[in-house]
Amino acid sequence: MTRLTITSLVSCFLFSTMSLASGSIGEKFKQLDRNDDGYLSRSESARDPALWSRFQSYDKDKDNKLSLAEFEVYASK
Ligand SMILES: [Ca+2]
Ligand SMILES: [Ca+2]
Repeated sequence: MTRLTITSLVSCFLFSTMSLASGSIGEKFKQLDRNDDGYLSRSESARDPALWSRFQSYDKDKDNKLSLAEFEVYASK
């Protein structure tokens, strides 16, 4: 429960920081992150075919999910 709260707070912080830098990327990430865990799974990325097709090249740490930082590389292009 505590861990979940911290995760939520960190996510909120990241999203609010992102929205200051670039609202559209943070908004897009949130829309794709259907289960709100702060990462885009392969199936979540399928909603964006261009992202899905290059999912592995953007997944720099190879954990099979995209963090906001990894998504930012895609979204800022
Ligand atoms: Ca997710
Ligand atoms: Ca990753």
